[in-house]
Amino acid sequence: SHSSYGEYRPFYLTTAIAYPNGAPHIGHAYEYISADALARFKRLDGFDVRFLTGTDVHGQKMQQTAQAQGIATAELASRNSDEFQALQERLGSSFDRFIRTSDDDHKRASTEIWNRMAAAGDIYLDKYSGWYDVRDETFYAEVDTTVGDDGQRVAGDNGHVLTWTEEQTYFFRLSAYTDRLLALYDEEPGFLGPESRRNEIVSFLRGGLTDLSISRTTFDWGVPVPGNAGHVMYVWVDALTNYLTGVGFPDDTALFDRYWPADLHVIGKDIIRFHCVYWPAFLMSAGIELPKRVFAHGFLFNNGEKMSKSVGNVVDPVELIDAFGLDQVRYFFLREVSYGQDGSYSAESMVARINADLANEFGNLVQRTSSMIAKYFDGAVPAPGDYTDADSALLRQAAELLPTVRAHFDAQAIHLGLEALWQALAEANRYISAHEPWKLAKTDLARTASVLYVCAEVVRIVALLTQPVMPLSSRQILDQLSVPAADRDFTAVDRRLTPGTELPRPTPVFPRLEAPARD
Ligand code: ME8
Repeated sequence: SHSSYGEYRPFYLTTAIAYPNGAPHIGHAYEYISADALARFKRLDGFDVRFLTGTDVHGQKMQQTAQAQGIATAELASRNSDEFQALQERLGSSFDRFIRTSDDDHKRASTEIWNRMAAAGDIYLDKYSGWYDVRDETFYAEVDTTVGDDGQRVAGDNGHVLTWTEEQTYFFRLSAYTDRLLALYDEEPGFLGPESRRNEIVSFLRGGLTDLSISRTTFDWGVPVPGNAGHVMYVWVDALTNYLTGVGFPDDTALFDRYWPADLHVIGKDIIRFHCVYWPAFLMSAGIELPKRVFAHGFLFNNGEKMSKSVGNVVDPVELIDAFGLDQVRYFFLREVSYGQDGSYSAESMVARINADLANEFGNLVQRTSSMIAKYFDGAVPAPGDYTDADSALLRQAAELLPTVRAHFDAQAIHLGLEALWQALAEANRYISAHEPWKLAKTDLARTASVLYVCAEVVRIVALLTQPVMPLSSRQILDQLSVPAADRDFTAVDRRLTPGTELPRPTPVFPRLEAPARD
């Protein structure tokens, strides 16, 4: 029960919704793991969390992929969305809803936001001619393109081949929002993180905005434009609207009023412009409050090389979990990669960190503490005597972890939160080596009791705070200390282990990995 919180404050966070035109890869898994850790942290910290994720099934690319595979687009979307949902479940993701943009309520939400933007006078019909990147579902102005060696027109920033497109389309009056968007970044410096990303967007805005083509007539796989069924909405209009659908817009006003505006949109760095220029402009036009923050994580590279299906180095996240263990994979990516920056990984770096941080630093502390309690105190939590300065210093460091780690998680500095926890574990390991309780037990059992009690307290507090990142292993460790279920949220940090509590027989939590399991 969370009754001790009194009223829970709402917290709404979302991931990007992936294109299900292929199998999910490790980049998707990374986004889910990180967002899930943030969601779990907030729940344990007393918030009423709503966590939304899902798939973005519309767009020309989906239709082309289905055609190439000779299956119906709806079938491709549903089959691959199932795979993304299964991955989330395999990752232990604690999402509250898995949305697919083919869901009926999402069509209503998209129609509603379109109608509101139209009512505001921001949508008009005109002729579009320009370059379209089907892979990223993005329009390019000619100045932002180049001609490749083979004579094909390609995007200047990523080299994707572009298609010349000429059709009647609806435009959104994006140009009218330049000043209001600049004002947003001026007044709400926390709207986009990390900070370096904000500077990129602000200089983009200073260049001025052109109106955005927001409907297509050359294919029909999308949400129909209200009042003109010959058009489907540009995929990003309906995709971004998923964040509103996920909280009941427009039908369920109670749900919507509870959770909107979103507290945090977690996305990758390649889709910042959509979330930080188009999305706030759409919302301003429709008269809907803006989300409080967008945070862009970096990209993962396999051995320093960018992953792509064509390079053939896409690693199946399920294979990684099978090889290394779920909590190990979650911990590795969240600790190894500075959240917000790019990161790379290899089997070698995974084995090294899992052994050093989990098997050695955390696992050994847990193992030494509980096996000595079993050996010298019949497996019951020993009663501490008076604390020495060293005892008090370590207990104080452990007690300060919650505010420190909370500040890091609230700033999406997950890696720094974990670093603070591992500093406390390192300190506890130095303390145990310095006190040598295995020798002390022969001469001074009362003092041994205090030393092991202090170690058990550090283990307890760290395990409470690793729950968002490693739910299963943290639970095993808390079980090993017989921590009652009601004492596992963050209000329990200040409570203490009860001397005399019977502990189960110790079992190792973090096995040592012998060699790279794969390359
Ligand atoms: O962009 N490393 O879908 P998507 C880390 N449907 N993150 C990565 C990554 C990598 N190597 N590759 C992709 C879309 N991502 C749209 C989103 S939201 C309203 C619509 C991240 O399947 C990427 O940055 O291409 C994005 O946040 C997410 O995976 C889905 O990418």
